[in-house]
Amino acid sequence: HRHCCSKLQAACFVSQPHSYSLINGKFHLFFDTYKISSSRGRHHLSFITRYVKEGDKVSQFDSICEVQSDKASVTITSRYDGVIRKLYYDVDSIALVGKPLVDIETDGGQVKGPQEDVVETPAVSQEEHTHQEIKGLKTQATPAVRRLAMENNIKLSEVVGTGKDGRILKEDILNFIARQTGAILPPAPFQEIRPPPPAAAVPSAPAAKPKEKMTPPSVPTPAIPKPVFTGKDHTEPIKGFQKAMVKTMSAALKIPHFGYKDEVDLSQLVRLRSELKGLAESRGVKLSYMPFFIKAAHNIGLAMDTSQGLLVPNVKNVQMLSVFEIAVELNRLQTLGAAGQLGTADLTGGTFTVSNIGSIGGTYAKPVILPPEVAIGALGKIQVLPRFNHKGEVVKAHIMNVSWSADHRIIDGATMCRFSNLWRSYLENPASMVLDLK
Ligand code: CO6
Repeated sequence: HRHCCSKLQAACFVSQPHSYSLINGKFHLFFDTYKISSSRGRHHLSFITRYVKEGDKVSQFDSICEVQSDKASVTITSRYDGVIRKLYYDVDSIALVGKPLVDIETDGGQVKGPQEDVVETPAVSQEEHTHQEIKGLKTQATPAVRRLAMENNIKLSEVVGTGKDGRILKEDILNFIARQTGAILPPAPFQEIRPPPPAAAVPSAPAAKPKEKMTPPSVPTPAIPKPVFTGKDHTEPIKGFQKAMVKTMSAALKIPHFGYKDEVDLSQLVRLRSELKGLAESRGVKLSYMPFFIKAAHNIGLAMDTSQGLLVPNVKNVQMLSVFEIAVELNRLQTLGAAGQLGTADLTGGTFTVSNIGSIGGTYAKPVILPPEVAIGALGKIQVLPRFNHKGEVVKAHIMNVSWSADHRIIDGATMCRFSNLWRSYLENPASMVLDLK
């Protein structure tokens, strides 16, 4: 099991009162300097966004800036009411571990003497990840976060904390409110150059009525910015998540991979999901096929195409969750992924990964294991294809291909094959899953 735990090194951000002074002989002020530190050898972090400028007034919990390590991005929030006196880094510069990040000037009434206060998730040891568990009923949150929850009539037991040991952060409460009210968190700004749609996908107007509109007028047409081609090459530094991808995938290729591929007949699951989809929607949750794919396996990471690139958050303790609860968790991870807010807790502790490449397209793949995990499955798109039923008749079937890669140092072909058969049998006979559901 040790092989399954994550070695991910999380950066931790600590703050320490910096200095005291007397202004106009009246107020004690102190400068609160956020210092960046990492207990596991990470030496620099990208400073990616700043939400304040020098001279700005900030209140407790206001976002100050976002810092990104190889694997996680963290929003640093103020723990005091005060004024931003100095920001040490520009956007996109590299913040150095152990050096100050920001100075906040606060009123003297808050002076308590030097102390160290952990703001974000500290580094978690390999062993701790091995035994990482959702803490269930026990909730951890600061008094201010509890007050925020109380003011919004939110039970803390219903919020999944993304802080250290499942601690509930202010962002978790805000995300919870956003989900309840249907508000959409702003995705990180990015511009994608999309290829033109294939000719077959473009609805062609009949020749006799060339001016007739094919799209319903109620559908708003998004303004797609035209890409500008300068004709010049330029060099892009590889940093943040991309840098992590270079490292992780180079390490991954040291693993002797073997591949195993099969097809799964999802016809019954397609029917079942269409029956349950509306019900889940009436409870405010999107139910795709992924919760079934995840439930049929175990404690699972999932490859996610996010605005920041490929990330692999994971759904923890799948064995204790219903399909609906997995869908809720998946919706939460997708919202955080789209907003570039996936935290260390969500990105570490997975055992193996499923990668639903079929939601974009494609049938087969050769997926690369994410170390220190031991296997990964790439899922192709569900296609309607002719197959024989048990009477030898040709029937319409919903077929999906799965391509597994496993670490041949730990798993042999027969083991992978038996696992795949069991996973496939759950999905081909979804009713059989009900027997084992908790
Ligand atoms: N076939 C057909 N239709 C699909 C499939 C497949 N496999 N998967 C999803 N869908 C449908 C899905 O049911 C939704 O339809 P409706 O519910 O009827 O509206 C729709 O497509 C959109 O699904 P969505 O993507 O929103 O949700 P889903 O839960 O299926 O997937 C996700 C969530 C986070 C996995 C996905 O959004 C995503 O990011 N996919 C890309 C993952 C990726 O980039 N993998 C590549 C990693 S690198 O492994 C790698 C080596 C290579 C292969």
